[in-house]
Amino acid sequence: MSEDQIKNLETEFEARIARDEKIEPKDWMPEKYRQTHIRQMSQHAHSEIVGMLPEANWITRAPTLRRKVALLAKVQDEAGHGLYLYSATETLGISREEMYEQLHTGKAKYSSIFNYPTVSWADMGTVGWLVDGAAIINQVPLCDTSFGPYARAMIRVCKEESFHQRQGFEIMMFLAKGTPEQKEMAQDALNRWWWPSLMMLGPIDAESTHTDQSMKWKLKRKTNDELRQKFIDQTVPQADLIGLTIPDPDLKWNEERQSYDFGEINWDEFWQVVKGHGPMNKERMKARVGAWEEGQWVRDAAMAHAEKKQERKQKQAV
Ligand code: FAQ
Repeated sequence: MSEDQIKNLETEFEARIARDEKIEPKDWMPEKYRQTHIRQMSQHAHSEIVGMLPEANWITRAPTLRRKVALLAKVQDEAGHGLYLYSATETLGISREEMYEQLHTGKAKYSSIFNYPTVSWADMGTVGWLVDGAAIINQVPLCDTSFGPYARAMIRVCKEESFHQRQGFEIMMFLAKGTPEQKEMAQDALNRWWWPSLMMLGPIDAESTHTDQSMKWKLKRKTNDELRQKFIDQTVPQADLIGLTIPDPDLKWNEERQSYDFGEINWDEFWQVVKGHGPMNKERMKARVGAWEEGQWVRDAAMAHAEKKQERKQKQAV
């Protein structure tokens, strides 16, 4: 293809983005658009799958049958989200095996938030309330992202995340109005999960490598800082409502901005966790790599069965 032809394709592509048209897998797209989508979407898929682990830890210890059923359903939903997202990413020409490889070798990231331990039942409340809450804030704008398969996957994901957020908030509400010990457990969970939840939305805009380009391509519809502010403004009144205290002495309503001012985030901690030095990084990877290796016989059996079926079909045809 000549340089002029490529320029024309690029101009047409930019015009389609400007018109808010969806880009579909078979459409021409710049290689960088394809690569940055593979990066973000596969990392999103990995986050959903790794994100099952902190909650799976509590399925056998849920305090009532109702809580157990809800938690089980939620964890299954996360598996489904991972699968939609892996499938959507495959439409960009990368195989599932390659994506797993990237996760297992540390080449691809997954969300920092899942490298923290879930040490009490109240953590199931905070994961739903804060982690899914932040995920919704981040993902609702993604329903409007420019790549068709990603945008469509996000619509269903967001509906399910909304149930997740409510089940988490309900756990917190219940604990916060329970015995002093229960309330203390809820407050302790909020104290541990608040700051990592703010970090989960990514580095500040000034230090975000991808935001500028991703906003131009309408992959991202809001910047990391915009999402973080929205999350804080939405969540603080919810904490007030159930009588819990956000662990930030600098948190203050700003009348002029009609938003909360908040304290300094420990970005050093964030980057340590992203680089693999968080409290649970090694354990999470061990679990994922172990599941992949232990599942080899299932994949082999499925392949052998498919081959046998194919052979039988061919024999019948002759
Ligand atoms: N953790 O330039 P930016 C969920 C990396 S799903 C680790 O700002 P970008 C559901 C980033 O990759 C949660 N790494 O990056 C659930 C980049 O490194 P790279 C996941 C992070 O992509 C709930 C570098 O830092 N959600 O929770 C993080 O423009 C409960 C520079 O950053 C999604 O993935 C982080 N937190 O913005 C499941 C949503 N933040 O790749 C189970 C889709 C940044 O160059 C239980 N993703 N980095 O090596 C996004 O919206 C974006 O990718 C951001 C980051 C906003 C996460």
